[in-house]
Amino acid sequence: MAEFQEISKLSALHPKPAGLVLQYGTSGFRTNAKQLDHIMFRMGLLATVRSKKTKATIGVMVTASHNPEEDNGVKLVDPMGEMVTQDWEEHATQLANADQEDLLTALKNIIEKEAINMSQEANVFVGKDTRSSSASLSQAVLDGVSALGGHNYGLVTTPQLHYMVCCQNTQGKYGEATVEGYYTKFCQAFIQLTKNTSNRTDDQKHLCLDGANGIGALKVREMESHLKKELQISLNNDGSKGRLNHQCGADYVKVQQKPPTGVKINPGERCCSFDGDADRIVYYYTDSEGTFHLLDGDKMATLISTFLKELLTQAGLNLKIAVVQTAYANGSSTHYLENTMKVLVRCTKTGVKHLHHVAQEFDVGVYFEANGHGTVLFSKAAEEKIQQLAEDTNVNDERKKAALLLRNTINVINQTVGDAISDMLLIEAILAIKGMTIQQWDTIYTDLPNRQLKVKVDDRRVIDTTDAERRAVTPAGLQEAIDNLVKKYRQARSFVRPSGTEDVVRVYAEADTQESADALAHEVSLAVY
Ligand code: 16G
Ligand code: ZN
Repeated sequence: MAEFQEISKLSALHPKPAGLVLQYGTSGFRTNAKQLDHIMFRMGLLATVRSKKTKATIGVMVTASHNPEEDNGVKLVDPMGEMVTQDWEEHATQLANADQEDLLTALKNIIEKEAINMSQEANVFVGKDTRSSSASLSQAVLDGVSALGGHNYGLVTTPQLHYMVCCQNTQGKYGEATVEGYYTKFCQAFIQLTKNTSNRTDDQKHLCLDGANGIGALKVREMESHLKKELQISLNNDGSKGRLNHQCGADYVKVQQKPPTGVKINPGERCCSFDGDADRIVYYYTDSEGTFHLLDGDKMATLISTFLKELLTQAGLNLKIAVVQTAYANGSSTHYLENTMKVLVRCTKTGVKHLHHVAQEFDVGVYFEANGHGTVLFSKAAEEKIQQLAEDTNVNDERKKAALLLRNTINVINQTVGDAISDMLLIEAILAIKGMTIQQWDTIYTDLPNRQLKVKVDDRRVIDTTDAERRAVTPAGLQEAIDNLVKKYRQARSFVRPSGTEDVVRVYAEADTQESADALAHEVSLAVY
């Protein structure tokens, strides 16, 4: 077929370095940008056949998120804006690792296995972050998609690309498939939500944002006028000077437990940080003594689920709400949600796709990783019930008001994937509606002191885990050793898991004091050797 000749010709321009083996990991391929040209081209090919298979638009995002500037990566976005399915992750790995001369065979194998009709039209949306390597790498993706109808969106945040793929495949029902459509949808909902929160002072409308010198900063600038001064953002690390993710951004702030370097924060000021592709966000402030306080994904999940649960009760809607977390969720958050809020809590493996799938099982599924990646999913039935109630003329004022707030809340949320911009608007709206300061939000519960460590080992795959990564099944004896160490401390918990993105084993420990958490993490890391 003519298209295969074309592929042969083009693939010669994107040769695979001999011997290089890469794996489609937790969030796609990710490594030093110099090793990725052939991967990009091949992911362009794969996205095209995935599009033919699903008869829908597929997304390809070129980003390495919170990794250093010199890295890059790529991931595929499925028709409803979600991560690509597991079996296609395997196809991706196969195609990526085929030797140059076997590429066509590998591609044909996938086409055959998936029974793809090659005469079906394809449509692929390509987006990229602000890394210097992203321009040529996204061009390599487009070469793979080649003349098959790809749409290059250029610079977008990862969640914007997910959103646009979803809009395109739902004939605009989710919104207009443009960046402008994105701003219109989410900002309008934000304005609606904050409309009746009278007496908000300028201080309350003001937010200090660290854009990680990445795409999120650029996009917040673009969005600002849509917010009509209802949210006034002072933007730091906007990419004009500093390096991407360097001593700034959500990952740095969360892991280092300190503010981004060089950003001046006034005591009590509400601040947040995005990561490099704007799918994660964390909040923080410093108190009058200069102590740093982090409000991570767990705090966001708690605020959001409390808000939603109250509204559902006021609306008289009997919908099942749950919070989905990972093993990294602070024990205090889980305890508060289960015992005080009486919300169902589920734990899954690390990685957004796992949380997303579990959240889909509920009417309202709030999911957040502690690192700040998360969103809320509403089932179709839940959305319909809320919509009906909002339109019902025979309900009392309280129920009606709650239903309208719920409807606008749905509209301010990007349900395709965790989204720093949309999460920021949601949190800002909730704080405004509740008339709550960041300090009040912080005191809902107190985090247990915790510590994370990385351990370098010869082969991290010798560690296999179960129970949502909370227990190690291999190597023999490791879990028993951890259990014995944990017993020495109060309110303690610890686990180890192989990283899905780095060649290390991660250790997590929490306990009643920072000293105990540090000591436990250290002792467990010694047990890993
Ligand atoms: C990826 C995941 C993130 C997860 C992290 C864990 C997505 C979009 N991103 O960045 O959710 O927390 O990996 O990394 O799924 P680790 O396996 O190295 O600890
Ligand atoms: Zn990210």
